[in-house]
Amino acid sequence: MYKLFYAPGSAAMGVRVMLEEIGAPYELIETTIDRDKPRPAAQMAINPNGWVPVLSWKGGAMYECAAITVFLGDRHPGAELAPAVDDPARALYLQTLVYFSNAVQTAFQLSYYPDRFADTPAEEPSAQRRGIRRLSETWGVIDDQIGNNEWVLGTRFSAADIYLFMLTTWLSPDMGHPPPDAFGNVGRVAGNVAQRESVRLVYGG
Ligand SMILES: N[C@@H](CCC(=O)N[C@@H](CS)C(=O)NCC(=O)O)C(=O)O
Repeated sequence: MYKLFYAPGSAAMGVRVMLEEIGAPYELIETTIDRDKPRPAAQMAINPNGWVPVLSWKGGAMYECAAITVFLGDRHPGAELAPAVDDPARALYLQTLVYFSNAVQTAFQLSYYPDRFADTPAEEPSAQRRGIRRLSETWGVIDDQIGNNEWVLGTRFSAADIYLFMLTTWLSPDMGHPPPDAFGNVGRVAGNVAQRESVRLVYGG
């Protein structure tokens, strides 16, 4: 039984989709991403940053969404969410997950949390504007990488597609972000992912 510290709208949703795809029993532990609200002590003991997702299971616990994605995909090979270590697609799979985590997510953070990147409040709008531009740059790289493919890895669905879908749900044109359909290939993959039963269950619709 997995325990997933969970807040709607957060990166914990992608991990939950993976658990649904795997068919593993799991329990959601309610937490928050509201910076003014306290996190459960058990969450903070595992991840002192106060971020989700945080996953625990009998005998272990971890945080960082990309790391959890790799961990679950490898731990449940029957779900076929991850290329095996000796599969040629493994390189692109790992590259894309790490790029999502360190480039695309960082661009989102600049936009959503500019105070973490600016020395003074007066500099925050600049950080935020740069984040919005960085979103276009990083999504553009992913869009080119996907090309005409059906999925991130080409012809096979993987956890990288779930991660991509989750990230697209954070694009907010109201905040000046590019809309997901500004990147036709990304939009197509996200649309394919949205059809899956696991995604409908977690995201509704
Ligand atoms: N690098 C971390 C980032 C996680 C992250 O930023 N989580 C957000 C929700 S999507 C969060 O917990 N935000 C609350 C906060 O920053 O205080 C990961 O990929 O797991």
